[in-house]
Amino acid sequence: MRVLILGGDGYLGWPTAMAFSKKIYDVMVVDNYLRRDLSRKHDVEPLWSVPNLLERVRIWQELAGQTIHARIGDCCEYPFLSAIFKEFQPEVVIHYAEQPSAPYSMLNHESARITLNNNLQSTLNIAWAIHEHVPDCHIVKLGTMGVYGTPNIDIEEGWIDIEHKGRKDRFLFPRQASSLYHTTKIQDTDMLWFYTRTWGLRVTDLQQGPVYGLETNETVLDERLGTIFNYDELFGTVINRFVVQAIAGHPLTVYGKGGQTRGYINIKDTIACVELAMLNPSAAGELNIYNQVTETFSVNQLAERVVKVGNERGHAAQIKSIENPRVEKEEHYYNPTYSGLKDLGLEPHYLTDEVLNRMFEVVEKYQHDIQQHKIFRGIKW
Ligand code: USQ
Repeated sequence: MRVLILGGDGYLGWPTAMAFSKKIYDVMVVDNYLRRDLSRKHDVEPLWSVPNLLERVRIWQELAGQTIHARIGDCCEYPFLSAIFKEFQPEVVIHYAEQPSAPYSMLNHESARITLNNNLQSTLNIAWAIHEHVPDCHIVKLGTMGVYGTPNIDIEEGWIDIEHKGRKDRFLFPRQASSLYHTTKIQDTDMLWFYTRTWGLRVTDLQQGPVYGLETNETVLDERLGTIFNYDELFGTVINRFVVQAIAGHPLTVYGKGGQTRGYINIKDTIACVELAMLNPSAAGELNIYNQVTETFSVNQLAERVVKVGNERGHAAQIKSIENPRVEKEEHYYNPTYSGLKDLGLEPHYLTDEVLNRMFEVVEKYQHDIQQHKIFRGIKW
């Protein structure tokens, strides 16, 4: 299968590319280094540096004997993206090519503009390139659980049946995001749903929770194949951040009351879910939505888990609740459905002490490279 991975240099994109290449899919990665550029610009580079994408592809070729095609460029530029679809004729496109940070999207007008333009323009261009060159190509788009917000009712997998004044219909589940980034994910779902109805596109939207972890079966083959690992407030996700904080002797930054509950997923399961989505394509004119999480935790529960493992490993880890820089509910009902991907065959890797211990082990090797000033700067909503 010819698989086009947009955003193939990112935290999830590169590990996905290697995993799929190993399975003998014909993989092409595309990236414009947006995340690297923003990290540099805002002084929040990852914990370890990784070779550029073309170099990564060469290292992979040497070690695994597999070719991953790579193109450097911007998915927002239609002539560039359109030519790639025309040349490569993908059967599936994995769309990771979005600005992924909620805090970044709330930093200032410039960051809001970049987030909105990048996320919507790239999605629009994908829809058009498929319509023009490969109408049968399946889009697997990475969405986010944050699109649903924290409603006081159970969260369904994307759709809800509504009975109103004696008549029934099926609609996208109500969405109410709590950052501009999350809002762009609602908007791109809506855009793809429109083109799905209008042009008969095949789309799968994966509403993913915060991802944690730093290793996959392929990143461990060689240090130079590691993924980009951010621990800062802009691009780091909460579990990854807490592990780094525990090692750095920085009190764990629990925002507000810490009752914020989310669905979480191990990076290994992200790759498995994307592959399952790819192997079970939506029909023409169909938008399938899966909630891509494997278990739920409150921030307090996560902090306690990390502190326990950190203390056992000799780190003086402790929790310090700080005023919440975000506008979000700190105590709320949260009951999402997430059975679809398990029904397709997902075997989850849960957040066990063993998994946390392994994360500590890896980060401890880079302990002296952790920069305290990157951990918290208080980007306010
Ligand atoms: N949090 C803290 N302390 C921290 C960092 C975060 O208490 O130091 C809290 C946040 O307030 C939030 C929760 O932990 O309630 C998760 O925060 P996060 O920074 O890990 O996740 P978020 O900003 O929501 O975004 C991340 C990814 C994004 C993805 C999203 C999935 O960056 O790309 O879409 O997780 S979800 O949250 O389900 O929408």
